[in-house]
Parts: sequence; structure tokens; C-alpha cells
Amino acid sequence: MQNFKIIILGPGGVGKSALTQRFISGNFIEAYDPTIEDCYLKTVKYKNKEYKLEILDTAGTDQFTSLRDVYINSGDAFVVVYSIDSISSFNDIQSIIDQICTIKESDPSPLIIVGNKCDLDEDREISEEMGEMLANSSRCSFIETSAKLDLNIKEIFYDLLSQLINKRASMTSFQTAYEENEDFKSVIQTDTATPTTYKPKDTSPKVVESAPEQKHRKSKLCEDLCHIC
Ligand SMILES: Nc1nc2c(ncn2[C@@H]2O[C@H](COP(=O)(O)OP(=O)(O)O)[C@@H](O)[C@H]2O)c(=O)[nH]1
Ligand SMILES: [Mg+2]
Repeated sequence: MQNFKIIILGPGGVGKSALTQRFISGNFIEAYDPTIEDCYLKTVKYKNKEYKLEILDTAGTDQFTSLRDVYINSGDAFVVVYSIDSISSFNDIQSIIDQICTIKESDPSPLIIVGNKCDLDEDREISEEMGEMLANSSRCSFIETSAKLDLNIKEIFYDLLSQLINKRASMTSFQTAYEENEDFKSVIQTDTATPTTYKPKDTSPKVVESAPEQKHRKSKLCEDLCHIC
């Protein structure tokens, strides 16, 4: 079974833990604990194949930002979250995206920008168009979500999963072609996964809930960083 590590990044209080919990357990957390930093495992079914997702919910508070390099290095895909009712959270995510680009050598994909708390429309400070523009300029996907209303949460992970599968497949076909024919290197065009902008709708494939794996588990990364878990 293929295994992918997804890192959830963003400033404190935007709903990273709430959307992670919503995806893992289906529950919404009202309480705010800025220090929570956990790894979760979930097996999902996508196009008749099973994949294991390791999801790292980072704390995102200022004193921990130096750890971001470590997380980004270890990640296969990234969810960068702001809150639609907070312009400062939107401004803060640009530096996170820049950091991912630097570490991943200008190719941040697969990455999805998430505008969470879209249920708070009356307090909205960031329009959907602003989120889309940032995603277009960063060449990544974009989605607005509500962890509270369970809106578009699965779509975050299925967007990344489809990009991850495409990326790994194109890398494998490139590798095979390269091994078979040296000249192929100069002509091959790799398929890059297409970033997507979502409108709310629920067409996601079924999630296979694998009971023992849903429990919090200390990953290798967690073990390395266990002083903060
Ligand atoms: N209205 C609303 N509140 C949310 C939503 N997601 C999270 N929250 C609340 O925002 C606060 C911070 O959420 P949390 O997940 O702990 O933020 P984190 O620091 O980014 O992990 C908590 O009180 C959550 O209940 C949402 O979609 N809508
Ligand atoms: Mg949190």
C-alpha cells in the first residue's frame, strides 16, 4: 500500500486541529488548545485502491515555527490553512508558502491553500477571489472549508491524494523511460498534477475507516520531536 505524509500548516487558531479531527474522527472540537501537535494515520480508498495517509497537525504557534523546516522536509504534501475571518492569518500564510517553495526547490506541489471557517460569512475579511488569486500565483489548489459544518473537509485530502498519485506515477514513468533510453531524458514531458479550485459539493470517494490505524500513533517524526507531542 502506498504511504503519503501530509503536513497541516498555518497560523494558530485558524482551525488546523479542527479540520484534522473532522477528517480523522468525524467530530468537531469547540475547544482551542494552541499547543496540540499530533500525528494521525488514516487508510483511505481512492479509485479502488487503498492508500495510507500520515497526517501531521502542527501547532503553528510562534515559538514552534523553527520546526517548520523539519516538517516541510519530511512532507509529501501540504495543507496551508488561514481563516476567512482573519486578514492577518491570510497575510501570514505567504511566508509559509515561500518556505515550502524554498525547501522543495520552487515546486511546492502538492499543496492546497484552505480558507477555513467559511460558516462565519458575516465576519469575512478575505473574499473567495483573494484566496483563488493567491493559489493561482502560488500554482496550487484552493478550497474554502468549514470544519464546524463539515464542509469540503474530505475534498482537501482527496485533492492532495490525486495530485500525489499523479506526481508519483509521472516520476515512475520518467524513471522507467530514463532507464530504458538515455535520449528520452531530453524529450519527455512530465505530467504535473493540475491544481484545482473547488466549489462546495460532496463527490468524494468513500473513506475506509480502518479502526486501529485511526488512533493517534507516534510516527518516526513524532518520536524525533516527542518533546512537543
Ligand atoms: N466557526 C468555526 N470555528 C472553527 C472552525 N474550525 C475551527 N474553529 C474554532 O477555532 C478555534 C481554533 O481551532 P483549532 O483547530 O484549535 O485551531 P489551530 O490552532 O489552527 O489548530 C477553536 O475554538 C475551533 O472550535 C470552523 O470551521 N468554523
Ligand atoms: Mg491546533
